[in-house]
Amino acid sequence: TPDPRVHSYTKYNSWDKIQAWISSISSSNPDLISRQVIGNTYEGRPMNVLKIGKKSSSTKPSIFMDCGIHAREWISTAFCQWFVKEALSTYGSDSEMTGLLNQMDVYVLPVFNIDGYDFTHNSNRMWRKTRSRMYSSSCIGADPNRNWNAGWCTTGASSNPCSDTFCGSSPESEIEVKNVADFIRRNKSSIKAYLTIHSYSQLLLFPYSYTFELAEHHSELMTVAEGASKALRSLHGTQYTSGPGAATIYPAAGGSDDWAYDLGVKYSYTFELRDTGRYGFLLPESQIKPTCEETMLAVKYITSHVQKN
Ligand code: ING
Ligand code: ZN
Repeated sequence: TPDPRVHSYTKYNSWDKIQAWISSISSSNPDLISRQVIGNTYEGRPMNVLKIGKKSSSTKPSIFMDCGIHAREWISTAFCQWFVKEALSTYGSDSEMTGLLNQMDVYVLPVFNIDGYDFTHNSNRMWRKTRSRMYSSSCIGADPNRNWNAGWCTTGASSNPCSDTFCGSSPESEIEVKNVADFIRRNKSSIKAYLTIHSYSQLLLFPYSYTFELAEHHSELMTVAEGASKALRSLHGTQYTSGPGAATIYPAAGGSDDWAYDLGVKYSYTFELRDTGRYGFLLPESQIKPTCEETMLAVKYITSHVQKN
């Protein structure tokens, strides 16, 4: 089980601490966790995906979840660590978690945009983008949630490299996006759900964001989102709104959930965690525990549905 003496789940950890945690948690739980490096970031940091699930000789259906696409959304990276800890500590006692990990694997990418995350700890707390450089501009980085090949750069994104929503020079120009897209394409036949964790606004979004057209599976996606929001609310009363991205938050092309959905991953969701703006990205550490606890209920609601379908 994870060792709370050496890793704090109720603090915003630096990349160095998270990296040490990834190593120790995977080597101390070989029956339930394996890890793989899916590539390096622009600045050369290894992107580790943790595969959580009971070992099996055949390929199990799976769920992919990433945190920290946007550097400043620290509660997101805290949630992926919390999820891994909870999975390990409740496997064997909680029937829902045990059933999930017996039947499926959950791939967790704890920090998607590691270079940006490190930059928010060391230089600029409000940085959002990657840290890639281009010859053509002195501005740094692209928005890794505008860089996917889904209506790329057609709406709610900027072609100006100095913008916080810069879509990049081409789809998957950001190596972090390419690494994750390659991983999902490679494992496409097993991946049944894609979950991506952002903050803030307390929303549970699903495709589409690049168009106002409704997704083919709109009504099922909406029903599952409302069930998940209700489960989340049952713990601390936190209110979430569910709906397609374009109509619920704003039209924005090049997002990861739309890309995964169009690839064929039906259950594709974007979470926008606490709060609704009082603290925004600067959510106090005292809210990590309640936020992660309530979010677990929503994630487990979705995974149960996926498992049954
Ligand atoms: N919000 C998301 C963003 O990237 C989003 C909203 C979701 C856009 C899905 C596109 C697709 O702007 C935050 N807070 O990052
Ligand atoms: Zn975000």
